[in-house]
Amino acid sequence: MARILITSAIPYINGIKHLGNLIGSQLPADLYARYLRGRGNEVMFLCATDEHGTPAELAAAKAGKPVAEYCAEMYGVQADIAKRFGLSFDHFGRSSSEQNKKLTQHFAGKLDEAELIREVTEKQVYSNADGRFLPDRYIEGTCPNCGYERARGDQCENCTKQLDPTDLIEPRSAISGSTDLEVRETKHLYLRQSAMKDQLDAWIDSKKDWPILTTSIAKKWLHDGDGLQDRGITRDLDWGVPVKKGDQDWPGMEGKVFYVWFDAPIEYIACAKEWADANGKTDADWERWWRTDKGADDVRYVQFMGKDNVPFHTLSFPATILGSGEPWKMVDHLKSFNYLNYDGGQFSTSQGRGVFMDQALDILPADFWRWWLLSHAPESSDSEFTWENFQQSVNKDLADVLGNFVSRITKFCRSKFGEAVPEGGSYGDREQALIDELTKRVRAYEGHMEAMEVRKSAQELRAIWVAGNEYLQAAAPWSTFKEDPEQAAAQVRLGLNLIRLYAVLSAPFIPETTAKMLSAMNTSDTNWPDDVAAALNALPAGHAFTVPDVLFAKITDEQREDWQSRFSGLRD
Ligand code: B3M
Ligand code: ZN
Repeated sequence: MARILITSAIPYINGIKHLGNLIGSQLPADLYARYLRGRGNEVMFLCATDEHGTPAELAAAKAGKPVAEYCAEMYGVQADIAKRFGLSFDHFGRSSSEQNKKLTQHFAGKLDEAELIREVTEKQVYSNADGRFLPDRYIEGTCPNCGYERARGDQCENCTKQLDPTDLIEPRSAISGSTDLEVRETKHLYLRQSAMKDQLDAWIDSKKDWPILTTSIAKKWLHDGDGLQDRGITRDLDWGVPVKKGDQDWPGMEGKVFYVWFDAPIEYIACAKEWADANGKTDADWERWWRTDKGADDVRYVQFMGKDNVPFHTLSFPATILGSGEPWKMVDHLKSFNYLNYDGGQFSTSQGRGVFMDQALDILPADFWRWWLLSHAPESSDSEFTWENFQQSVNKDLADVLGNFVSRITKFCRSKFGEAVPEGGSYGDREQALIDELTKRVRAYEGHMEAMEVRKSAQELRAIWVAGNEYLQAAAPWSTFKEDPEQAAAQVRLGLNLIRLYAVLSAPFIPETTAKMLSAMNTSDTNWPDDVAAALNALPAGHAFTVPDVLFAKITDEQREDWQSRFSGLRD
């Protein structure tokens, strides 16, 4: 039994996530966590909401709520949806927690002690009317390049030109619209990442099994141009972790907060403490996952994220940890994803384009989505959601292959033998051939799951379901029954045992359906089929079962067209 720590990138608090966000980190992380637990390992699976920074402030302003209140509310919404999607976090925390505040300030203090922080004086736009400094994207004006009147201080949305706030013609505050702006000096803290370049380089070199995509992104940042840049870790905002060194004030930093990307990954650690605090556990209980001096040296730590998050996880966060000089557990494997597109374009939170998690659950149960998303995970390249493809895979894989198998065998048994596993006959050559094939496939499935090859795992699982259907088709107990009821009994017994086997193997992908299958088979035996032949005898003759309701209703053409038009526009 191994101990595995799993974190998923923590979703921004600003609104309900779309399906592209879900498949980019949380869902594959859940697949992996469920699989490893199913194999008897000890797993700690952590996620949280990312609550600080400009996105949270802007979303709260748009909702007309104080930002703390907005975050608390959205946390509740996201936690509920995560649960309904079957995301099996051991804890779903909040980056705005007291634990994260303390730990973030602690790391800053340690980095300062190690002389890895320097103060930099910068010029920034201050709004007199708003009484605050404005981040670049809070400043609007006319684009000097194309004349678009609502260009933002960081970029013109119309012509995509990267801008500096001082480039804008007639700049104004995006908060109040005021033009009473001036440039003022302000002091910020910079993390001296450049001083840690060699250390980071050596650490990345030690990661021999990382995918090329991951190491090449990290290496590019380390060596391109001027190499690894020092990074500003503070902001002139109200909402965030107040800048302190440990519990000491930081002279000159009053009223400032840490940059959201500084405290967000620290929440991976703080989340474990939140878990301990919420469950009456001790510090030792969470530290054995995170402190290599307190037991975490035998933990394997795997992170899941979208590709745009890779630099923060291969450089910035490791710089924080290494720079602290303390024995924190560092990531062992990092699984990153490309993007899922929506029907010929991109999913977009800001524009409300695509299908969002709450909407998805309003129209179909979680397992339909989990299956489609995981079996189409954007691993080697971007992938695309289309309603046609969704309808087709769900109907074929889930309804025709898995659902139909379960329904056929249970109904046939009920009609000929009653609602109990039939007695008599024995497994012959055909059954042995199936056992051999399944053994091969189950071992392959385990290999893909362990390697976090999400699509390959789904393909193998589907092939395992297909093998059962083909067996049933060839054995045809409904014909056998007429000449040799004993043999038909053995075939049906095998079929019923396959349902339990499928339930166990499919649990990481479609956990709700697994529960229904196990309940119909009247068993709580979720033992992994290390030995397929033995697993196909787990339910003995005489074991009672019930015929379950239809597991997957097919998606009709009318439904597909209805959803297609319903989700063709923008939300809100
Ligand atoms: N919230 C960005 C994202 O959701 C960011 C991830 C933080 S991981 C520490 O893609
Ligand atoms: Zn422009």
